[in-house]
Amino acid sequence: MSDTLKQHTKRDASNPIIDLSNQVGAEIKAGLQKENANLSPKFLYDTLGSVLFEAICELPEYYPTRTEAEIFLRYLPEMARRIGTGATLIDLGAGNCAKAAKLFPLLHPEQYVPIDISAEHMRDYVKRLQERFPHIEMTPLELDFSVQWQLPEEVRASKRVFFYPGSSIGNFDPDQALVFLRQMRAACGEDGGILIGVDLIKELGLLNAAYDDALGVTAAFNLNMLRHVNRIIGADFDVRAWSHKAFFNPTLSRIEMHLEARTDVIVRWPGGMRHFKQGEGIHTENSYKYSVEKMTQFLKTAGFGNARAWSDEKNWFAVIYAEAV
Ligand code: AVI
Repeated sequence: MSDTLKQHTKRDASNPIIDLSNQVGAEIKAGLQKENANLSPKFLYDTLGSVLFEAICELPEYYPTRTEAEIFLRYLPEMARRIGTGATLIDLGAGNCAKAAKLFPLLHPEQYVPIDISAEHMRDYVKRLQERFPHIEMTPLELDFSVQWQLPEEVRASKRVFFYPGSSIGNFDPDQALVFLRQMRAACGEDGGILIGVDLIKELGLLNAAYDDALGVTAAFNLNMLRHVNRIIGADFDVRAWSHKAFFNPTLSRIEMHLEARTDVIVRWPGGMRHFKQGEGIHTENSYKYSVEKMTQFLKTAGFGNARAWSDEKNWFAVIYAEAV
């Protein structure tokens, strides 16, 4: 079984094997058959895709990662005063846990709960982190939080603070983002909160360059999705027949990523096929950009208030802490 399929095959006590791979395959095929074909951005992240995303974060054009890091570096003492010590810090999409680890020396959480869809690598990082911070209880969880989720009992109920950096909230459509924020609000009790990174609306040239870099790393990241999809459904996408397109859509305040057929292309998979005309596209990702006011309003609608935002000097990115109200 491929790594991809393994990731989507989960066991639980009541239902010995839930083979999610069929569901995932059906979702991909349905997306490819739509008149305006689309694929979920979650398929960007196979092993190579995750490495490419890490490379994107190092690119000069991709300002969000380093700008957010600057904000944390500068304002962490103030954030820690606002949040208070002894939290149950729940890190959504923790990956290598590096961003959260930088908070520990000032935030002093009681418990750290890193969550990722694939906990295999994360567990190694947590092991090393536990050696550096032996007094923090660490509870890694494997969970797909893009669907309905619930926290298990091992997660302390007191002062749950959700940590959601990187502007990953931007990869949800606004109505899905609201559902997700409401889920966090429901899970964080009355004394919790959310510490969230948000990419802000800015000059068009900067936005477009961040998603279409000179080295072509983002192009490779986008195109690699086709290889991933080939492995999942047994399709025969030829990456060379497609090109990466990314642009800011000001009406919807989002970067859109598409894959565009360079020539007429026929893609086949067991039981199906699709003809793409030259120039026809597959929509692969949206990355919504917000204003601080809009995100604060959003958080309020989801049940988080008393928001405090920290931003960089150019106002490119913001980190917001809001309390459960
Ligand atoms: C993970 N996420 C916040 C990134 C973004 O900026 O929307 C994914 C990404 N897509 C292309 N470059 C980076």
